[in-house]
Amino acid sequence: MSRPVVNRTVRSVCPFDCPDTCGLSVTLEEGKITQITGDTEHPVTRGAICNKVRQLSDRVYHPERLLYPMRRIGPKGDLSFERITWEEAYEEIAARMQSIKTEHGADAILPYSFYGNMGVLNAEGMDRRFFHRLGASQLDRSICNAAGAEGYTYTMGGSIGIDPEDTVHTKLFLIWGCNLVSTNMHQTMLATEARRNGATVIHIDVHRNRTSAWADRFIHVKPGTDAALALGMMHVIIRDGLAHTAFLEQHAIGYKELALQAAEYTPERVEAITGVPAAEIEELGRLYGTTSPSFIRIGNGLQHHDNGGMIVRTISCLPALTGQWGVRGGGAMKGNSWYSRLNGLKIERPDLLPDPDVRTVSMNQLGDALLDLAPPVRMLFVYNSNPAIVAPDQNRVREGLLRSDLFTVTHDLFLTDTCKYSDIVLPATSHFENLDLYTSYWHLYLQLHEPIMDPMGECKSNFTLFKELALRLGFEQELFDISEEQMIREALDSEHNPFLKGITFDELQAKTWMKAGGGLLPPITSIIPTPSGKIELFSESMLKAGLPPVPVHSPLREPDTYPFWLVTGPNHSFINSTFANQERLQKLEKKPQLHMHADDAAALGFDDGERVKIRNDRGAVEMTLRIGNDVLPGVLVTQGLWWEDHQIGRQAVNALTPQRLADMGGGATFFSNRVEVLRIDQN
Ligand SMILES: Nc1nc2c(c(=O)[nH]1)N[C@H]1C(S)=C(S)[C@@H](COP(=O)(O)OP(=O)(O)OC[C@H]3O[C@@H](n4cnc5c(=O)[nH]c(N)nc54)[C@H](O)[C@@H]3O)O[C@H]1N2
Ligand SMILES: Nc1nc2c(c(=O)[nH]1)N[C@H]1C(S)=C(S)[C@@H](COP(=O)(O)OP(=O)(O)OC[C@H]3O[C@@H](n4cnc5c(=O)[nH]c(N)nc54)[C@H](O)[C@@H]3O)O[C@H]1N2
Ligand code: SF4
Ligand SMILES: [Mo]
Repeated sequence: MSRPVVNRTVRSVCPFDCPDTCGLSVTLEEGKITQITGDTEHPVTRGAICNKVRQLSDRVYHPERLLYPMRRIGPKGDLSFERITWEEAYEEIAARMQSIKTEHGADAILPYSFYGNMGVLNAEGMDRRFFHRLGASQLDRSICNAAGAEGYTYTMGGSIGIDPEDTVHTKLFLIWGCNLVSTNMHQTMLATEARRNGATVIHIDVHRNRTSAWADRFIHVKPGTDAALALGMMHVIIRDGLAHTAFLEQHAIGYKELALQAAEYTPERVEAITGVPAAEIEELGRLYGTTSPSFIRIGNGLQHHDNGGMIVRTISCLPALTGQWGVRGGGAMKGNSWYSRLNGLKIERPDLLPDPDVRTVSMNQLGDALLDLAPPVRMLFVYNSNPAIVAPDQNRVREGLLRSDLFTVTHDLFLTDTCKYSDIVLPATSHFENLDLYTSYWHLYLQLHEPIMDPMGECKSNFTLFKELALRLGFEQELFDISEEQMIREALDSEHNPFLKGITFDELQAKTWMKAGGGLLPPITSIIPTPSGKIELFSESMLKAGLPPVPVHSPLREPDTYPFWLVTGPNHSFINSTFANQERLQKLEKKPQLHMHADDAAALGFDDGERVKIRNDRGAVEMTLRIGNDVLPGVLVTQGLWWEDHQIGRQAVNALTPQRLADMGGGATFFSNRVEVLRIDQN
């Protein structure tokens, strides 16, 4: 397909795994992207985008972008590949799939994907349909927000919070375990507007970071103790008669049980658990109990813990206690995907699975799956993800990827660390080259993206790859020989989700974005999708699942063999491991750094800027030390999922993190991680 060569400015959407899902404005000169800015007319983007995506053309035209399929010709882990044609690639993959299916069963094939591209067709569309039809092992995609989503759902019934555009009316903003300035910049813009109208912004975190610097106040907690902090606030609110009993009677169940539990969490006891002084807990409880509207932005960071589900479950009980759900700008938000949910059953077609009880593998336990699972995984098919860097317990993952009897295919835009272990590497289009539909897990707009450029080299989208592979394997034409537009029409089903009423492919084509619910959401209290239809402070479902039905603090489960907690979150300039191969962004992040409290550094005799070794039983990583008061004593923080570079001694932080699953949703526990810190020459 060729387009006329003209200079033009067109609309696009940001495809990355970021809550903001911005509307973009892209200028092309003679078909080449020359500028990317925020769409000034998009109601949430309002012309502003992050520095990463302003530089997105560096990624699209990166000299190392994969442009044709390749086959491995050297040992796994090396970088020796030869160019092959798509025909050869398809032939080899299809033949392997067929022989594995015949000899071992289709469940010896495991897809591994996440949200490198958030477009519904390319992340959870044709790919899912393909693997269902094939009968491959199912992947539990629980690496990101699974524990917190389940915890929040026990209280509120689904990923349902307030419309972020309403947060401009808030008077008290709690940013809880969320690095808002780096990870949700448009919520920062909305909070700034609220602040101009007198709102106070409080950041609760284990790390004094960019968001703490921007907030009015910072509350420093120990990792994994936030449920205790929330219960301490509830203690103060209930003790001082600040609970909104009329709201609770009408819209919640289990207040009595919660009050009994909160009575146990005196500020003194909570201080001992959280490290937050009792006086500060008193003050925070009273401020929250007396300010309305108040809003809590619950982040993803605090649920990457052993007790992450219960932490989110507990915090999400707070707004009901003071009746905030009944006030414009009041309430909470962990994720909002419930409003714009598409008809996944129609597009993914789980009904095609030959064996509905086929095994499910946790993406958080890829290392164990590749090394220990019986019968073994014989083919791994990776797309939209970079497990050699992002998955926990990386040394186990790599040992698995090195297995000589494992055939690995990776589809990506770049030769990632995962590609290095792959037998076949396939080139992926960037989202600019694809037709797709985007929803946000934070704001409420659905956006259609039409391609703004032709595919580069021989790149193919995930949609095209799985469609062509399906046809090659002889799968039903009526299910697989379909267009992107057809699948988008199937996804937009207002019978499945009434908030999609009036949102059609044609309307989206005309308007680019449309708001779920037409911008007229009913009060949350009238639509709470819990079993009781009320906010569940006591949860029968949790009891049935073997979980404590009322909020409670429980300690992290990592044994205390090593002295420090290590929290390894994302950084400002990358998105997970995406962008980590772009020079200008790398320069901004400098190098992986380890933040340590000055008292700990003094006790160990370390100097600022020194290179140290961080280790535990899972692995070891070297980093540069940053000494100060950004972290509490006994806690360490490092940011960024960097690619490995052996030449300069850069190692990936997931060598240290556990495969253990969280209390809910099979979530990941990246941050419940203990380590020791040694001099480079120490063993
Ligand atoms: N710039 C940038 N933006 C991103 C991403 C990125 O990599 N870079 N990733 C995207 C993705 S996939 C996601 S899931 C989101 C994640 O974005 P966020 O929701 O902000 O989550 P994190 O940055 O993982 O962690 C948030 C904060 O939690 C803190 N934290 C860790 N443990 C605890 C704890 O026990 N208690 C408390 N109170 N705080 C704790 C961390 O120090 C961190 O500041 O961001 C998305 N946006
Ligand atoms: N230690 C630690 N580990 C973490 C986290 C943490 O905070 N700390 N965060 C976790 C979280 S919250 C998440 S969400 C995961 C994220 O893990 P991943 O989803 O694996 O995220 P990325 O590292 O961005 O990798 C996405 C890959 O998809 C590729 N890609 C982009 N678009 C396309 C496309 O259209 N087609 C194909 N085939 N490929 C494409 C990109 O080039 C990139 O290599 O990481 C988790 N890992
Ligand atoms: S990464 Fe997030 S903030 Fe940046 S342009 Fe994309 S959606 Fe917007
Ligand atoms: Mo994530």
